[in-house]
Amino acid sequence: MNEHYPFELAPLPYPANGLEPYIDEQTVLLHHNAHQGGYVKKLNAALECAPDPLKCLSLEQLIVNAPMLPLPSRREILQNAGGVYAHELYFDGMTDFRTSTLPVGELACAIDRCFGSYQAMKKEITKIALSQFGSGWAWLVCCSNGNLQILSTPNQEIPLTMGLRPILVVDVWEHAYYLKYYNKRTDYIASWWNLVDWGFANLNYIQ
Ligand code: MN3
Repeated sequence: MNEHYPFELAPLPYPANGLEPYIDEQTVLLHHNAHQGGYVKKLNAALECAPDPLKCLSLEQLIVNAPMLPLPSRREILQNAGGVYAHELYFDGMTDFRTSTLPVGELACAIDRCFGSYQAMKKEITKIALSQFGSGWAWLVCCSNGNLQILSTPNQEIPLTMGLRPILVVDVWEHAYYLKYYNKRTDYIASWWNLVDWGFANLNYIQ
């Protein structure tokens, strides 16, 4: 996969039906191909007419540097690079090979230290995910001192621009759940917890 322009749609790390029964195959296919794929296309289109140095930047570098770009390049690049980045983390953060439904490794220790317990963290992310008004994301992020924090962002805003390192994310745009759960975001979030790849999240934290 290209680290810079032209970006490619990252393949799913599992078959499209691998998240059943929690997230249905049709939702995964649409979400990955049409939504994530759409951001990849629009990001490449925005970069095609952007200054050459931008074409060498990675997704993360684009997100961190885009706030300094002139409009409308800035909006186009930031929104679409954000869309690609968040969806890659979201899909990679779930697994069809469910060995542990609890955090593991150093991340497990950090969760206990920062939130008191896994249950307390789970409750907080669920609350933040449910209270995000309209489209957006609920994140578990790491601050520069190694402490964890929970926050939500609207649309395709990425905590990297606030100096925070994303560890795990749940998509709360309606397209992530509407086909199966209709308007019941609560049920979708409850299901998502069964899919979290804690090994992947721990690797993110250690890095
Ligand atoms: Mn989405």
